[in-house]
Amino acid sequence: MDVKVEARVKELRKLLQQASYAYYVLDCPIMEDAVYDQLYRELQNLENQYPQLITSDSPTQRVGEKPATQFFSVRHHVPLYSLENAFSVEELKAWEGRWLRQLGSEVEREYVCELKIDGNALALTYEKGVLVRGATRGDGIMGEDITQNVRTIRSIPLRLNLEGLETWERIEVRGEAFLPLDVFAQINGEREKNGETPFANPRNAAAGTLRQLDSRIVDKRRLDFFAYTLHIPGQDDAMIANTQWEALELLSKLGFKVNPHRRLCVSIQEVADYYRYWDTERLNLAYMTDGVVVKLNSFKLQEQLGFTQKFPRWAVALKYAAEEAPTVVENISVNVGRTGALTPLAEMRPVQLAGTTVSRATLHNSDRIAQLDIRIGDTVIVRKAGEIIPEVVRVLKELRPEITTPFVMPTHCPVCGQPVVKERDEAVSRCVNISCPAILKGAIEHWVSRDALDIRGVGEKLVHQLVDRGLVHSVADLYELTVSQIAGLERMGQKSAEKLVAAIAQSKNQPWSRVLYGLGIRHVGNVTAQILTEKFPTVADLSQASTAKISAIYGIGAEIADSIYNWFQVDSNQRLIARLQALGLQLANTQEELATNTTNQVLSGKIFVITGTLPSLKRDEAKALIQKAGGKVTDSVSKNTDFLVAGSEAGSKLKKAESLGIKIIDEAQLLAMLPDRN
Ligand code: 1X8
Repeated sequence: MDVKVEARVKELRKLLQQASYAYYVLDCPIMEDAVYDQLYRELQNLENQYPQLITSDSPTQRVGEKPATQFFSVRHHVPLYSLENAFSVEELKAWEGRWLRQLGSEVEREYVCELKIDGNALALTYEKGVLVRGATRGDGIMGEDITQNVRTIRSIPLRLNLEGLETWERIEVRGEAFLPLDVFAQINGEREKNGETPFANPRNAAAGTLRQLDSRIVDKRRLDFFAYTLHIPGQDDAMIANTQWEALELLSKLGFKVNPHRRLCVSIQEVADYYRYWDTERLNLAYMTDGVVVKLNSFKLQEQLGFTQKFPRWAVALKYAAEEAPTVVENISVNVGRTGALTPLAEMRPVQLAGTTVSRATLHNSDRIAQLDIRIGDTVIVRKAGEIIPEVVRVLKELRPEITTPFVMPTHCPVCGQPVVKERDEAVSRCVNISCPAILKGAIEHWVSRDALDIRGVGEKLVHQLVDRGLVHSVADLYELTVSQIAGLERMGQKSAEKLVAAIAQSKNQPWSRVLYGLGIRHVGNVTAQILTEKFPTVADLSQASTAKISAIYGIGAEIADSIYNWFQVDSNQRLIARLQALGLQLANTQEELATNTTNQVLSGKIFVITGTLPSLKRDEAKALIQKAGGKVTDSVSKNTDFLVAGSEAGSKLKKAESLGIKIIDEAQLLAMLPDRN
């Protein structure tokens, strides 16, 4: 082939890439549309003629021709945390007080304030500067691989400008994908015209778009993206930059769109001013924001503060007040959930709130009802904040009709009629009848839900029919349903019944972590279930574990451990496990899962020093365990040490580690960091 062709292809790509960057990232076009189109077609023609010249980062390769059939779950290289919320300057000051107490009041106070974009977080992976993966946040540990869709976002570079940073083999970039308000309005206009339900808000519209299987549709929706952090997996952020401010400038240099409305503040007063300024100014932006994100600027201080179980201690999301609106309570009903908890609900005259129609709000429990003194006929203020279920904030007593009666929580379950139980120090009333249909229905709905066994086609109505007709008495019964049993139900034909039986059978392949989550053990959410199944690869391991062993795991507290332990002590639960096992559900990790667990080399690159006498391990044993997990053990404490494992009678090494601010752990904490020993 002609070397000239190759050179021309390269040149075209460079020109197009520069023009696209100027247009989509800098918002400052440098090329006429007609010229761009002409160069684009020339490149397309050459690539058609010489397909061997096509590269994945070519501007012609943004939109895939073949729709995906499904999205795959992927584990994030670096977990995505959520942020602690604050709703007022007072709460912001309390946050400052907390971190100052931890670090000492003499440290520098330098904050980076950024707008909080109301969109969908994305994790982008670049290898050797080329975009190789784009994933949704998911639960922060696992997300969905939506690379094909991410590639269509023009402000996301397919290749980074790595000039001088070529040694960075893999980079993780985080940011927010969002739909500009004008595009949102246009999409909803079209949906209404076509008789489709409009999206409730731009965030939902963006989420729905990102999950489209056909990237050609995503391409038409014109999503946009602001980058806000980058990481190198396995390395400290200090490798990248010294401060968040520098990191943002670096992201910009790499080719990302970084929100221009950031500010460096040196006092909490300045942060408060920024927050107040943007409360009104944000209404003039072309995209939705729901608050400001405040981060400690210094990465060194960030590292010293570290993380709680859920959040970084060095950042806070300072949110704007949620929307509130008045409406009238038409009825108060009581819902029985899968845990048997009775939840009172206010049924209200429908009202528009934060872009959605609200007609029900939770009243939480009897304490809350007593506190509000809410009655049927009352005018109330309801509030909706983001994802949170709407709630009643207060009752406008001055508008109360003359004759009303206070609401009393029922003493008997509204579903099965059995007496309810209210523990003395709990606010919740519970139905404790294990065969209460409401509890069973809730348990089945949870079992089939998306993060659990993900059985599509089993909705609320079907679950009700299955339980009410006595076809299902436990989740295990689902697996013995026959086509003819299902085909006899309302709105079910032979075809859909066959599909459903197949979908139920298919769910037997779902991994052990989903099964564990599906069991609905109190306090075991999907993230906890994932952590647990990494440490307890089989159901037998978990069911035989003591509460001490369970709570020794990082991130699992005593309450969770008790709940799990108690669950496995119940005979009927043990019988359920045995039945699920006999039916062929996954109650253990497969070899493949064991191999991909992050737990294998969890300590890779970390440097340990061991001192003092450990309660159960000999020094050499501890050393071997650390090394097996990829860590290094050295003899003396230095600023490079990551962890000091301290036993009893630890002496000078402990003092030195303390003075250097090195993390000090005990044997139990060390064991909790390690993969299970099998
Ligand atoms: C979420 C968001 C962050 C930022 C902006 N918008 C968001 N929705 C930012 O840092 N500029 S950070 C963040 C998170 O860490 N969960």
